[in-house]
Amino acid sequence: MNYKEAIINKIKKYNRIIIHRHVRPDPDAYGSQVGLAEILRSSFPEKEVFVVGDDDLGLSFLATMDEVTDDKYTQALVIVCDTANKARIADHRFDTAKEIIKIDHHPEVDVYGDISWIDTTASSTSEMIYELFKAEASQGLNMPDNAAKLLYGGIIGDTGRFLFPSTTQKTFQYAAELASYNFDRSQLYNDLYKTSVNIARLKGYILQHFTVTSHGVSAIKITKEILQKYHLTSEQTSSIVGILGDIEGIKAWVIFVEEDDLIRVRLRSKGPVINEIAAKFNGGGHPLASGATIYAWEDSEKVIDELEKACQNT
Ligand SMILES: [Mn+2]
Repeated sequence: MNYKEAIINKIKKYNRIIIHRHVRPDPDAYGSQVGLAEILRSSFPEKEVFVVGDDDLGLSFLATMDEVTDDKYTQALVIVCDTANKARIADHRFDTAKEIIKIDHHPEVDVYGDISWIDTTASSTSEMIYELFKAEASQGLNMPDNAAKLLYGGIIGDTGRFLFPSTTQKTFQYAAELASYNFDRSQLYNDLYKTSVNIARLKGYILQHFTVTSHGVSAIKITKEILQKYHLTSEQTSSIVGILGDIEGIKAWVIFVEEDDLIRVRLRSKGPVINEIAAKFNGGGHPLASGATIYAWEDSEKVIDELEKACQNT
């Protein structure tokens, strides 16, 4: 199946398109969702195109979401970007649309969508949206500058500014092409990578207190008390997960963040596969970057044990 052609054909058939992405959005979720929306708005001005989901105040410089009433869904095409499992789709009304398209670069968790285009070799869903644009440009697609900025932001977000192994020659090529559009790259970097004083202080705490086991595992537990001390919410800590990545001797690490009724588990690795571990603890993700959820601190030791085993065998 030529997914890109099939997706554009489907888009052309609908007057109303509602684009979703995952909860707790990151730059790639926003970039792919709103980047696609901007391409479609510019290319097909007669169509209604909406973006929905929870707003993330930290990313509001990228975009804000639309209000969509329930009745709009019945005759709509929904496109879900960057979301492997149904439970993580922001705004569950996606299920009430006439047809659904899934576009994603995560390993498949839930099979959904009348068309499901999954490319786990893509660095980001934003990269896939650019590829869709390139392949189907002759169908009358335009790339407004703001869409290029959003897709570029999504790519640098998911690749850690071209650092992670998911970065390919194609990623650089597409990024170079996107950089030819008219947007302020320096401003985008400033917006994406600004650090609040509270986060900077928490990073200091982590760097002072981390330990490493003989197999190269590091674990950090951020309790509610620590969050309170640094005046942070769990959500605000999502950007710090990479912090231990360049420390000598660490092969894989986990940061636990306590919330009201659960403990968020953020897993990262320099080699050992960790998404299988995440899957054992109500989560999933990429081989080297995953997330999970536990409900008691006792279970944190089980996660650490699994990481130990993975690192021992690598
Ligand atoms: Mn992504």
